[in-house]
Amino acid sequence: MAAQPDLPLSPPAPGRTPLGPGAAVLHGYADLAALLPEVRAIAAAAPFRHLVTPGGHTMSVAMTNCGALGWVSDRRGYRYERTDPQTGRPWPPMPAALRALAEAAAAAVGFPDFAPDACLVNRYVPGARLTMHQDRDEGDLGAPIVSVSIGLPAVFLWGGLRRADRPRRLRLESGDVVVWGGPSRLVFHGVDPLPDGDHPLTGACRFNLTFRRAA
Ligand code: MD3
Ligand code: FE
Repeated sequence: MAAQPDLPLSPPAPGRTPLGPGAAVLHGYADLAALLPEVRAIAAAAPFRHLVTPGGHTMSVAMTNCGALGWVSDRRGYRYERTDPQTGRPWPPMPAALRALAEAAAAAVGFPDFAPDACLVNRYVPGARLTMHQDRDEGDLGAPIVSVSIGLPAVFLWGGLRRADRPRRLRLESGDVVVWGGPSRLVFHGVDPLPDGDHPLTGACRFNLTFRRAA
């Protein structure tokens, strides 16, 4: 088969850890050297910012988006918007290479029709965390979410369909791509406070990209 230079997959074929029906980690699937400049370009057009929750808390994770739709939160609630409320402009387009990576990962786990229209980009510095939540603001809950981790490792909390279900802990490493679909799509999940560290590509920082079908 011919090489596909536009698809930022790192050889050799990655290992995978099945997580449950419709969910798996593809270890070392993403070519980080190719992804990081894309993240920097997105952030140059739509700066990272700390969103406020409807309850009035400022999130410790900084966020931005690319794609036709972007996830936002403020005192009025959570929702997807076509324009960045901070700049008044449309979100920067989803780079083709990022979209191709997300679609290939989804197909590898059994979702060949995934067509993401939103990518939420999270930035963690040491101490930043994400409390347990469900992602259910998307219009198509039948589509999976594909996540790509870059930089410092984090402990991902992977719960059940009820908030009170005790979560499993899963270390997400730089280059890991995780697909969450089917019955795993609505599980409660979170991220422990990021430990200190110094990553060769990102310094004291972790980025996570989540590709979604929001419309
Ligand atoms: C499981 N982000 O942005 S990615 C989020 O590492 C979010 O930044 C985390 O949770 C992060 O909403 C986790 C992995 C992830 C993303 C979405 C999921 C796991 C998921 C949706 C359903 C089930
Ligand atoms: Fe989430």
